[in-house]
Amino acid sequence: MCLLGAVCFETSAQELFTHNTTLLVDSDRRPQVSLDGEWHFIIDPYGSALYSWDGHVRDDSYAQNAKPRNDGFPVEYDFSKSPLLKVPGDWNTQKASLFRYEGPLWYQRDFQYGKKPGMRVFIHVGAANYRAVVWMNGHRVCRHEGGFTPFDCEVTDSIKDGANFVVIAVDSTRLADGVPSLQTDWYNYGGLTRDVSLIELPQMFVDNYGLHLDRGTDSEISGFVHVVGAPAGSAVQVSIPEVNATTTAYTGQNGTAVIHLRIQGLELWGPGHPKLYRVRIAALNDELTDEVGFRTVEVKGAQILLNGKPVFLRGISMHAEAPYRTGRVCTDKDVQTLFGWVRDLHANFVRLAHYPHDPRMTRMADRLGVLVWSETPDWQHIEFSNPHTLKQAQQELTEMIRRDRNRASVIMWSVANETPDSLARTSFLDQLVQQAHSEDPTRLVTAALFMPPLIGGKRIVDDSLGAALDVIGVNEYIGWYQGRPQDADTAKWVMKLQKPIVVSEFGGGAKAGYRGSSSTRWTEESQANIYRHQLGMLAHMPQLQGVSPWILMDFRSPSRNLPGVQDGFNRKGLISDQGKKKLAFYVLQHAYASGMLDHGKP
Ligand code: GCB
Repeated sequence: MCLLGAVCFETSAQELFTHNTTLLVDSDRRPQVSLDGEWHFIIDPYGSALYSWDGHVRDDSYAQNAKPRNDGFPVEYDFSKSPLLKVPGDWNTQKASLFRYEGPLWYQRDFQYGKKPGMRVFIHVGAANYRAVVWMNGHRVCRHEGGFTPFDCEVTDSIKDGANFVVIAVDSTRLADGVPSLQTDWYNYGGLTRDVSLIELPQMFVDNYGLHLDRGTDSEISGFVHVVGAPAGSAVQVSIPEVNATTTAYTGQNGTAVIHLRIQGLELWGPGHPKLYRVRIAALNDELTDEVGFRTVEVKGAQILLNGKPVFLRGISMHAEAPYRTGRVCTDKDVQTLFGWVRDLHANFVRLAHYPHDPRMTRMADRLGVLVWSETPDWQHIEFSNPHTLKQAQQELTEMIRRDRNRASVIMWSVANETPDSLARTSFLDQLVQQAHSEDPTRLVTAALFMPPLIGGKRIVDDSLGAALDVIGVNEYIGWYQGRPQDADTAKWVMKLQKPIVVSEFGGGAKAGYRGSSSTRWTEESQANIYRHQLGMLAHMPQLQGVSPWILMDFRSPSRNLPGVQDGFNRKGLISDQGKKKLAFYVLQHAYASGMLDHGKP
């Protein structure tokens, strides 16, 4: 794709932008050298430093970090005199001049490094929205597309003992064939929005592993460990010291060792008992540790079973919008604040919409015993007939699963949100569902579907994607986008498939502090009224196994421009962006605390 010759990309329809990346599982638990902090930046609004006229990424400009001199060709930039941005962090909320900036921006920093003989070194980027190209000391080491998933690039040959510099160009241009596509109802925060670090590994190392409790048991743990470069027959040891359990398995031809452990008396992970075990994995000269919870999740008829027992998901949807300061969530404090509110609500479930969130979120959910729906950015109208878009979506799905496959809190992968039912859409998403099932057979696969139309007085949930899903997510806005709040009282729902239903969105907007009648739009009372009618309906909805209303906190969205009310924010939050709880928060809190939806399930 090429916009006005300025922003062109070297990918053909067949080729993905992502190159030379790997993805290290458990990277946040490995010893690392942090590159967080202040980086110099230069904006490149016409993309002329990043892309050549034919659309290829250039290596000859800012990537070289040249210094102005008095001889030769003039150097017309100087990182050392350029302003600073904090990493992690989106650029939009750090500098007023960058607030609306979408396009390429160059980051640079110097650092000292002590090279260790025999070790391989990777640069880990937690997320760069939306495309990134990484150079170490002027050598291009990798490129990545996808704004919400991590990547690692090997820099062993380009990093030096002593002084180094790293340059990362991040391009936040929205792309028609991207995932997500051109339009979203959230702010396109650009930049190095998550942690950046260097990770040192031996020549052969564990890049991926998965351990889970087998369904139908409370003692059988299965999984795999993959060791890059390991000759067949290499020993892999997995141990859980707290219960004196150790097993040794051996890699096959492809570097994968199959793991099985039996542990009597294992304490199962779940809400109310978020037990995590320290797990140690050792293979050849590599060793890593993680904290892992063991639980099963499955579907039986229209029920969701957690550790074999029905569970009701008292949830809330969330964007990765930072409380109080806006921008992307990227600190422990952001995560603590958000989860503090989740606990206040008496929720046991969060829908992390509409893209994978910072890994701190799923770590925190693991520690607190909060169940998680994790989603890819296949939002509404992406290019379902475009094979390139499918490949990109598949890549982002793989990266999401791989990063969080050992987080007990994550019980569901969502492959999409509100996609129009068509042959092309269903074929596209069916492939993602199949992929999710094959890459992770231990979890449920879902998608948030559009509200069904009213036919003969009934809402018939019959989306053609439903057949492939384990759990059917339904977004509905009775009382906000559709009809009046009280229409919920008489709504009749018909579920075509005998599968669990989660109402993955409902709600309405309110400006915190705007008080008045419940029939006046945008008052806190009107939002609370929508919630009351909704909850009455949901208490009787057939097959309902959970809800995640829209949404915990107000968030920035460029298309929400009602002066004095929205001012650039989607106001459907139960809490304002400044942390003020609205009346509807308490309505939902009461419903969750009283168990009105659960019908006796935990
Ligand atoms: C939806 C979308 C969500 C929007 C929300 C809204 O159905 O899934 O991304 O933000 O509605 O507020 O309109």
